[in-house]
Parts: sequence; C-alpha cells; structure tokens
Amino acid sequence: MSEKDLKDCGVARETLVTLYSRMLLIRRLEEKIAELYPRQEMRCPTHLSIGQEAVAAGVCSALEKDDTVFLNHRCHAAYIAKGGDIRKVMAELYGKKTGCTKGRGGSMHLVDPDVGVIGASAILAGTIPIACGAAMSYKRKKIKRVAVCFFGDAAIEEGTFFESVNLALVWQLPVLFVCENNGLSTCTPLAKRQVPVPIHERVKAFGMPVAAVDGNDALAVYEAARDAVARARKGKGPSFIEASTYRWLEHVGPNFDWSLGYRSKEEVEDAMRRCPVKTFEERLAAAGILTGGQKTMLRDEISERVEDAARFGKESAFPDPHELLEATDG
Ligand SMILES: Cc1ncc(C[n+]2csc(CCOP(=O)(O)OP(=O)(O)O)c2C)c(N)n1
Repeated sequence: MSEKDLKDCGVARETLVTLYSRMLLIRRLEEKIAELYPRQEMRCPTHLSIGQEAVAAGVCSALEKDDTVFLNHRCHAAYIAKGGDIRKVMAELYGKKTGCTKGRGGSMHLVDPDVGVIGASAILAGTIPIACGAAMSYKRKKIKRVAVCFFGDAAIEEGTFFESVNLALVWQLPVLFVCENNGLSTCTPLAKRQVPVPIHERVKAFGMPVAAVDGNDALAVYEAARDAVARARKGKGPSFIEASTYRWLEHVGPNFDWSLGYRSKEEVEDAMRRCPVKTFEERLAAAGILTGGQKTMLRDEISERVEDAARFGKESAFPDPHELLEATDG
C-alpha cells in the first residue's frame, strides 16, 4: 500500500507528531507490561495491542476530548490514545485501588469518563449497541459529540453488530464503528470464520459510508476517522472504518505464539518488518518533521513516564476488602 509523503499531506505537523508519540507511548507501556507480566503480580488476563497501535492513535487523534469511546477486551491502546492516565492503567493491572476502576476491572475494563473512555467489555460486540445508545442521547440532546466503538473482526459475527449498524443508519446516529481487523479470532483465521467478501463491503451493503484503510498507517487511519467524525458532527449519521492490521503476540498474554501452529514465524516477522511505529518514525524523519534530537527527547520522556507508571502501579495499595460493595466513581 502506498504511503503519503508526510511533508505534503496537508495534516498539521503537530498532529503528525501526536500520532507518533501516542503510538510510541502505547508500544512502550505494553512492552513494559509484557516484561512485568511473567512475575505473576498482575493477575488479570491481558490482551496486548503490540503491532496494532496505529488504529487507536489514528482514530483518537481525530476526536475531541468530549467525544466518547467504547472498547473491547483489547482496550489499552484506545484508552491511552484517548488521553487515559497510564499510571491508572498500571495500577489497574496490578489490582490496586489507584487503578482506573479501583482494581476491580483489570486489563479488559479500562474506563475513564473524564477523558471520554466510557466503557470496555470482554463480551464480544457488547459495547457496540451501548455506543449507539450514547450517540442517540447526543442526537436527542443536540450535543455535537461523536461516539466511537472499537471492536475486532470477530465482533461482526455477533448479531448485535448488524442490529446496531441497521438502527444507527435508520436513526442517523453520530457513531463511528471501527473494526480493527487483525485477521484472527483467538487462533482462528478470518477465512475459516467468514465469507470471502471484505468486511467493509458487507457493511456497505446496508447503505453505510465505509472506508477500508491500512491499519498500519496512522495517517491513513487518522484521515478516515477525521472525515467520518466531521460527517457525524454535521448530523450526517454513522460511518464504518475497517482498519487492517496485525497482532504480533499471542491472543492473551505477553509471548510470541507461532509454536501453536496457527500462523508461521515468517508471517509474524513479516508484520514486524512493517511495524507501524517504526515506519511512521521513518516517514517523519524523511519529511524533516522529527529530528534525531527530538526523537531522543520524546523517547526518553516516554520511557520515564512508563517507568513511573509501573512503579506507581506496583507500589500502590490493594483495595480494602470492606470497600468491595461501594460504587466506583466511574
Ligand atoms: C460473546 C462472546 N463470545 C466469545 C467470546 C470469547 N472470545 C474472547 S476474545 C475472542 C476473539 C476476539 O477476536 P476479535 O473480536 O477479532 O478481537 P481480537 O482479539 O482479534 O482483537 C473470543 C471469541 C467472548 N469474549 N464473548
């Protein structure tokens, strides 16, 4: 897929640097989680997005703070890209009371209403109708806000996905459906689960405006999301983005998994050569937008933040069992 020259792409430099720094923050935090996870101190199942960072960074960089996102089990990336506090992520994974759901939700339930991360659920497609409900309330209250739901290619196998798409169109709701198509549902490839018609073509058949983008290209994702969000804000209804991407690590956990046999080492290594963070960094450098010095500063700052978040999570206190029945603030 051809990538645009960043110098002449018409997107502000600041936005391009934001796309990069958000991807880098997601990558570094998840690498830290992968490093710490085997110590058995984080006790929640953890689904990492390493390799898929461009989708969350691209979409969330096209949103305002008041716009809302609704996530699935693989929710770290969008939580971070929407502006969620990484200290609260680490604390949540450690089950501590300083976590974003006071240590009660774990990795699959990152929530922070202050930055518009309204909900995350491990029930496949579970947050799709909820995002539509939120969009319906914005429309009724005439609030210029957009609801975005992120889900994987397996979520479209749930009936509620097509019910939601249908009503979002009928009611012209300000909602953006983002399908992170990594070609896998746990260990089962797409070709064994769905008809050989591209997902966006099937959704288009409903009358939905769709975009199919290279989910490894943060700029392509950003541009598709920016256009969809602008349409929704103008009252022109929902849109759907299919972002094709690739998960490097096992479905759940911090390891590579080619030994399981459902994909080859070569396939994973090929995807790693097309790393969304590295390729964007090279494009920024080629366009003269990010100098070597700036890159080093950014990397150092992000590494420090990640170390601080990991320390904070580990050193925070566990919740008091007596607080169990008290409501969380979220
Ligand atoms: C309703 C429901 N059915 C089955 C599962 C078990 N399950 C958990 S993750 C997963 C695969 C998810 O694949 P996808 O939605 O494409 O997202 P990805 O994990 O690839 O990011 C399945 C089948 C579930 N959580 N919820």
